[in-house]
Amino acid sequence: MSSHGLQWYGQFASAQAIAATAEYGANVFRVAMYTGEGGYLSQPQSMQAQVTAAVDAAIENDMYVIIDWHILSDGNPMENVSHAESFFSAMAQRYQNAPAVLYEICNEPNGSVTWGRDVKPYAQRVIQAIRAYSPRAVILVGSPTWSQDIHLAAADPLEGENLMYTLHFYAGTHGAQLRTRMDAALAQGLPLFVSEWGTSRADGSGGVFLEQAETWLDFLDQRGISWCNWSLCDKSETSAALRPGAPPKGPWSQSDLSPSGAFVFSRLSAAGS
Ligand code: IDC
Repeated sequence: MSSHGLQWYGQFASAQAIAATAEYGANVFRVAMYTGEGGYLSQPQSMQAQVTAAVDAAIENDMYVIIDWHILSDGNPMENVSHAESFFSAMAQRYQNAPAVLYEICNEPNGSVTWGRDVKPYAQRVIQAIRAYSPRAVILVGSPTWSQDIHLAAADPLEGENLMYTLHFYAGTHGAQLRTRMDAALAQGLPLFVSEWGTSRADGSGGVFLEQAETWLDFLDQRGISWCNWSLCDKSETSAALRPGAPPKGPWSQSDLSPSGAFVFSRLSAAGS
């Protein structure tokens, strides 16, 4: 499961909320720390404290946990590369002995950004910062067009071990074409991780597109590809797993779950049993 933006819905990334998510069968929690939109770049200390609290809670619950540098309105990761280096360096130092921690270094590059000029050199710098403390941790790398251009990464991959590439999809917007692209990248040997997907359209609303979501999850299961669903919060939008007013700490009853949450949590329970 993925959190929503910690600066807005941090109450749904508390130790209790994470434990409740684990109870539903989730074995990975993604901590989405926006950089812009009032996130880390405006309040680095409090955001970092929220991140480490959530990471510690996920580890406590025997989950994997993804530390997500959630670029979005700031579409070119190079814009804030030095902030990313110091943030990830601190995280890798703190979690150097914690194999459960994965580092997602750029949520969704977008706008006039290229793989070769922007994302790849950014990744090289941030990977180096992480590797200084954590030589083997799994690092997840995004790609242009909101982490859909994995073909560009497949054609010109990074050097190094334990690197994976993220692919993001929204069931109401993306379908067979993107799955074909995934199969092509897998055939080229590119390791993939779906660190964010939603049952909605790409704007977070519309639908809910559960049939399309089922096709997607079956496709991922057949290929052994991990995923995190966007998002654990009670915002009034299709992609939110909880209905408005659901208790932030859980546990959640069936009536607290949105149609999206009911679908996603039933898939988690099925996978965990
Ligand atoms: C959306 C949230 C929405 C918020 C918006 C802007 O669901 O509440 O107002 O961001 O911050 C992504 C992004 C993710 C988006 C999501 C849905 O990673 O931050 O969340 N989405 O639009 N990529 C594709 C879709």
